Amino acid sequence: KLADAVIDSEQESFSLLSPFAPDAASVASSIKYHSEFTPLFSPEKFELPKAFFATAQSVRDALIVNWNATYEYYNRLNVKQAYYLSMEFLQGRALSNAVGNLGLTGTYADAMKKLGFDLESVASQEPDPALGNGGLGRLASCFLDSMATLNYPAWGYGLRYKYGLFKQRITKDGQEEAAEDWLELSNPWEIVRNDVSYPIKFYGKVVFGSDGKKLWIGGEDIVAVAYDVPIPGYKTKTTINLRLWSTKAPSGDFDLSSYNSGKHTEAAEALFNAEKICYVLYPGDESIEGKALRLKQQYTLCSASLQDIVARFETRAGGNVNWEEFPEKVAVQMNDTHPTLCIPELMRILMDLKGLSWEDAWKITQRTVAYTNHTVLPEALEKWSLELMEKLLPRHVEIIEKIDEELVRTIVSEYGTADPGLLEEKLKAMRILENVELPSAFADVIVKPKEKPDIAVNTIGQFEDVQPVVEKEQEEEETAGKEEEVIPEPTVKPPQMVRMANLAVVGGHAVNGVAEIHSEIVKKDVFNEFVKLWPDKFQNKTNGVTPRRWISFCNPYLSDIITNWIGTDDWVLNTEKLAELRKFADNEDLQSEWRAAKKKNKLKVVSLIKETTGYTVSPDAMFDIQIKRIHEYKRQLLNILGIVYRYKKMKEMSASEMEKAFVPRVCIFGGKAFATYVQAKRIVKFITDVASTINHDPEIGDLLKVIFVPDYNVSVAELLIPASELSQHISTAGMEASGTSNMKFSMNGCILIGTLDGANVEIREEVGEENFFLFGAQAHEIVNLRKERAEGKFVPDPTFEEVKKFVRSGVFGSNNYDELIGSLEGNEGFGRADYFLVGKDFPSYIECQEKVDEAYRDQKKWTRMSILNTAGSFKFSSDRTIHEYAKDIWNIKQVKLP
Ligand code: NBG
Repeated sequence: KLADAVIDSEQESFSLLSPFAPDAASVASSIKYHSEFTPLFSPEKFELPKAFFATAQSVRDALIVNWNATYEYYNRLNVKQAYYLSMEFLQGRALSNAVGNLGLTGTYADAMKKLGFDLESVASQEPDPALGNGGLGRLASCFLDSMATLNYPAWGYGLRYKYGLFKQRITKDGQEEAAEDWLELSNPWEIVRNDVSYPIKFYGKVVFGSDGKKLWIGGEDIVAVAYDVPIPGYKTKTTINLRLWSTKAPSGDFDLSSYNSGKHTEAAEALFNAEKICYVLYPGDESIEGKALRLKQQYTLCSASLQDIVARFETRAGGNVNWEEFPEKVAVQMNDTHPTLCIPELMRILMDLKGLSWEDAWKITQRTVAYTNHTVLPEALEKWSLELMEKLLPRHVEIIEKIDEELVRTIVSEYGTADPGLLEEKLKAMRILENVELPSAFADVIVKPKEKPDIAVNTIGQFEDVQPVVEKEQEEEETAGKEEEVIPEPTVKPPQMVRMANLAVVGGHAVNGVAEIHSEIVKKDVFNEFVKLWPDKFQNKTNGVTPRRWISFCNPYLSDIITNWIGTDDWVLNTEKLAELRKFADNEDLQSEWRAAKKKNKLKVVSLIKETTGYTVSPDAMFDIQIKRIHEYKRQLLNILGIVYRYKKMKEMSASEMEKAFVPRVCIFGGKAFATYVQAKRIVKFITDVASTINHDPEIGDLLKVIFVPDYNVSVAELLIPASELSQHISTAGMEASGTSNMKFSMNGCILIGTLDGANVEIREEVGEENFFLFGAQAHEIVNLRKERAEGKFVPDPTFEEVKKFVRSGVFGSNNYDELIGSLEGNEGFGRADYFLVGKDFPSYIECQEKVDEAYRDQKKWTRMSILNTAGSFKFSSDRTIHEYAKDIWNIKQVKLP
């Protein structure tokens, strides 16, 4: 019954369960204690890195008490718990966040002073763990913060990658990648649970056991070990868990006799094979080995997490296990398709290990699992080769085949066999298995596998078919000197694939998109046929971001102002209160404080830019920022071509004309290109080339600077976002599922320029049309525009022609950017004929940028727009999003520790 009691967090007074009294002197002595007795460095010196680790260890002490108490309480009440499974968690640094959530920032700052340091420098020693790519991983981390803050019984499950997303270096050749060894000096936050480990199997075969049940035997065995990371809530004792799995070989797999006979590498082969699974996030998957490794990663996450969840369910049930109650105690959320193997894995556990029937296992699985879709790009909807999966996970393929067969049965009974064409169409859209004969029971109801394969794609955050030039060169090499040979026509057999998104939709009880427009596209396009079958499954859950990390902690200047004007700091928990700022939007005192805070944040970025790029920029210029993964659909190319256009116009003017015509700007880019995504890397190179020409042009001076901040990550975002005045969210409409940095920018009083895409649509609604710079084609127009483009009916705007010509003239170096500019024209061999409609949107973008300049000239008006952005951004707190998931999908209740 206690589990049902929702305790209002506001009514509870906050008291920290902590092994030490939280005053500066005891904090300082705790830090000293750790530097001596849990040492990671030699005793003589007490320098910054050592100070960081000792400080983190002292914070961890406080967290451990709350963390254990939370776990114990949930156990005792046997509450329903949600589990968020994600291949990515982009946590960012933990120290400032943890002391902030504990309400101890001031205390820790004083303690640091006593020890001769300042908290900010100590905190900046922490490596930024990048166990994620971008928005999807950062969203998972924001969600954890909200779950803990709102006292929801929920955990995260992920993988403990030894190397995070690569370190990016910018050289004269563009982006270079280096391994990101974030664990080099150890991770002070994690605790290895040596008693929590599970066997994971790959390969082998399926046999019938003596009891007539299916048994998966043989193959390769490894072990997944739990590493736990505490996730403290804000102003609450609730501290939830992020459990990350690391892989190792079963003990005894080190071959001592081989080692002693000198075969050192062979002796350790099994160890390496097991450990390499968790080496890197998104290992390159061009090779078959790379593909197998990724599939192993996904299966490890699903299998270890589900074994753990099932074991916890059994323990909590005492001797009294009733499997039907499983979905009343467990909700599993699959963050995108990467954890879809949860479905067959839970089926396998329930049937093969717990003895349930197919029907019972299926009901339980469906009621437990739900799926969030994060992209509509067909290239990124995962498919796995059936052949590979059959080898690696033979039992799971049997289960998937049966799920597919049941689905075929449903489709046939829904649409009948009278119209074979219609039925074929439905089966093609919905089946989980692609290019696979119908199950024998349906052999005579038509349909042959289709003859032509789709583009073989199976990647995250990149297109595999975007490397036309490289492919062309390779082809040329391969065919060189072979002109005489007669090469027989290959018989193309369409590849048999497992469509993970379809499996996720069929196996889950809820499917959601991440912004209103995206959820509509999911329903109308991506999963339209499924919507007709099961309309109630489909939902929207507009993303959100945590206001703790993304305003309160990263922007203390602005936070203090907000608190003073609203009269309380409650807005950090109840962001609706931000709306109260609206009534002061024209107040001159607030406006001048507001501008002063922005200026202080800009000054920090001036130093960051100097340090990382060597360029000096003026803090009085407008800071115009685009930070996100480099991707053609996000259209960094549109931004940089807009800058090129501006530069060209400046070059045609006298100094005084220029100053009159343009507002001084610092245009800042940041973001990583996937290592094998050639076109994205060309974009990085082009931006840095343009930067080096413009930044060294003495005629331009402070009127225009272009900066590419290297190695963009969460910590860099925490500096840039508070300093931003304009930010760019300019994807081709319909392609960005949501975007989440748009929310962070708006909260920090930045004005957005953007298309009607993803969460931009809702942000604009909330902050008001007049406080958002809108341009470009709309989502519903895109299909036709592309068609027109392909038919050669598109007449490019003269400004666009002008800017391309300018680039080709060599102003930015001898490289004339054939591949890049060619891709905007659809020249043979250069890609997809401006698939992202840069040329189409260019004139309206330029026009909109002129309006931006005009608005910025009137600083009162601009500041008002800025205040109204912060005031109108309250909907985009991840607290709101998590309440919605809890209520509409997970059916879990808030449980506050007594
Ligand atoms: C990304 C989308 C973003 C969205 C985040 C979080 C993937 C596959 N998708 O638009 O591109 O904000 O997910 O939902 O990373």
